[in-house]
Amino acid sequence: MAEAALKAEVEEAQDLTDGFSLVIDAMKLNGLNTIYGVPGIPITDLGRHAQAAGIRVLSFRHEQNAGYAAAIAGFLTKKPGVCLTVSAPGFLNGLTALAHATTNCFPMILVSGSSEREIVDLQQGDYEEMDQLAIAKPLCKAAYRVLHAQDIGIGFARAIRAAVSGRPGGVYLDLPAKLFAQVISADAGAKSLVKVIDAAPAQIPAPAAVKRALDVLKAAKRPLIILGKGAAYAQADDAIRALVEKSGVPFLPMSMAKGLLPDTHTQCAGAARSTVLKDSDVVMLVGARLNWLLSHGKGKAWGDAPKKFIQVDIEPKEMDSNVEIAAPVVGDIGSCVSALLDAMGGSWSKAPADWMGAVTAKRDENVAKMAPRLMNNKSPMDYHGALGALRTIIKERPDAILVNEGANTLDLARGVIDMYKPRKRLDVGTWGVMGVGMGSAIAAAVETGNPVLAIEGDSAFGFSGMEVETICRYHLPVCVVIFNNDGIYRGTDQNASGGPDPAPTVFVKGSRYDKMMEAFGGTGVNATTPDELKRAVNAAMDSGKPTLINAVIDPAAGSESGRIGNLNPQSKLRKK
Ligand SMILES: Cc1ncc(C[n+]2csc(CCOP(=O)(O)OP(=O)(O)O)c2C)c(N)n1
Ligand SMILES: [Mg+2]
Repeated sequence: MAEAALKAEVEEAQDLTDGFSLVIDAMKLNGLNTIYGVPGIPITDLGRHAQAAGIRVLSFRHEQNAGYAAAIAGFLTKKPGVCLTVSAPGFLNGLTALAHATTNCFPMILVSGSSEREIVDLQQGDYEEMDQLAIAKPLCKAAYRVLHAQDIGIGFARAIRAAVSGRPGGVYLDLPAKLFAQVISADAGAKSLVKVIDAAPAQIPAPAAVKRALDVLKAAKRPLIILGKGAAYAQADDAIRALVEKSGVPFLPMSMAKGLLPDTHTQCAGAARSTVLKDSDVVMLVGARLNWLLSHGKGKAWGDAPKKFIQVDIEPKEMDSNVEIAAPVVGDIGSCVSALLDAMGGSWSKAPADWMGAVTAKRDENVAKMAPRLMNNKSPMDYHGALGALRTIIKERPDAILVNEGANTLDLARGVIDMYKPRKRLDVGTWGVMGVGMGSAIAAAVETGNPVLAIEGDSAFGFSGMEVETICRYHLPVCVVIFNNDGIYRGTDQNASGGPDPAPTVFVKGSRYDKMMEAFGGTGVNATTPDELKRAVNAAMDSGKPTLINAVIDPAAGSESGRIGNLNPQSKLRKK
């Protein structure tokens, strides 16, 4: 009798499905095959079941790092990266990354478990009580909550579409604890799933807008193309290269657009940035916004020469955000660039040769000025000596992915290290946020399988440093190099009060970050010269073994806030 009852139960279960399974089925149906997260109530079993069902589940030590991983996975793949967290505190830890993804236009879905709605809404003090949906809303592109198992399919479809269509961004999906255990018939469950067709439909620019843009470009004497990370995201690499080459216009890559065309390309104006910003008369922005990173398109950096802007962007609201846009071209970057190329036809005359010549001359002059500094062999190292060694490594390994954060460590590496292929440079993005390092490195290794070199300021690394255990646990081919200058910007500040506390920007002197990696079975190296550094990085890249190199940098070598010290408020009353 007991056996018969059990058999009936098993048979019944075969005809049923639950919230856990439907979440997993909805993800798999839509090609979401990786979860970055931290387990706990109510999503522990979701992670287990997802792993059992063939989804790769990467468990982190802190949700913020899992979130940054999901965000950069979105940038690399054009599919939303998925971050999974527990309620209230776990959700909040992931929320910073969701806001970061939205600001940077990376598609990402933050999936968080949440507590009992009835108790949360009456504020009766539930376990991890928080109205997560309301809190997420202003910080992301869209936010949804699913209350019934039969709506899980639609919930995921809405989240995916919102994340990747138009200008991509972060989406919050709230899944209350009760949902996971809800049971419905397997048949109804299967029917409720939604495969999102054409999640990011092409947005074709109007022919008149394309013509207007080309008329402006044709009349230019000193044109410039600025490539932003939107252009890198578009994966329209061949068309973008063709546009640049056909036009003969010098191009300036924004940080994460470096490598879209090689930094060594004859038309690259990266090393002549201030000249091209000042002297250009027509500027074509491709997936780049005129935000603070481009001094809002006005002021000293842009000089006195009158300018006309052409802007290619998927978001119409981006036009005229800071200055007048003479020729807006609204559509997805791939469609816009193809339309521009088509309309240029077969007899487009290249930009004036004297302008390209002037840009090249300035670039060569700046590169030559920098060259000897990159070859210095000082110990302790300065930034240029250490970066000179790493620059050669990326040249020899152009498929490696470079992750970079810090202040001096970021700004100088961006300038010194040439990139050769698209989407190989991942950094702090629009906010200049510290803490993206290990999450980005992990996602880059997981999503691409390529070796990763993370160049980290010692402060920057500290924000996500515990994830070196994650790197070791999953045996990821990540080599972390810490530019250890004993602090934030510099390690030399003094406490002005004369008291025993160190200055706020200073860390423990002579720290050995390499020992952190050894604690988890990875390789740790202490490097005091560029040669040692180069040898250790090459060994790590060859072996693919998790490695952390403590690169000893002169504590006096950096400058306040790297290259953006001008943004520090200065009181007339106090002098530094
Ligand atoms: C989340 C966050 N907190 C604080 C900051 C402010 N900040 C900017 S750069 C930086 C660290 C710079 O030091 P380090 O990473 O050691 O680079 P260095 O200049 O010393 O090479 C900090 C804390 C930030 N950008 N983001
Ligand atoms: Mg530092």
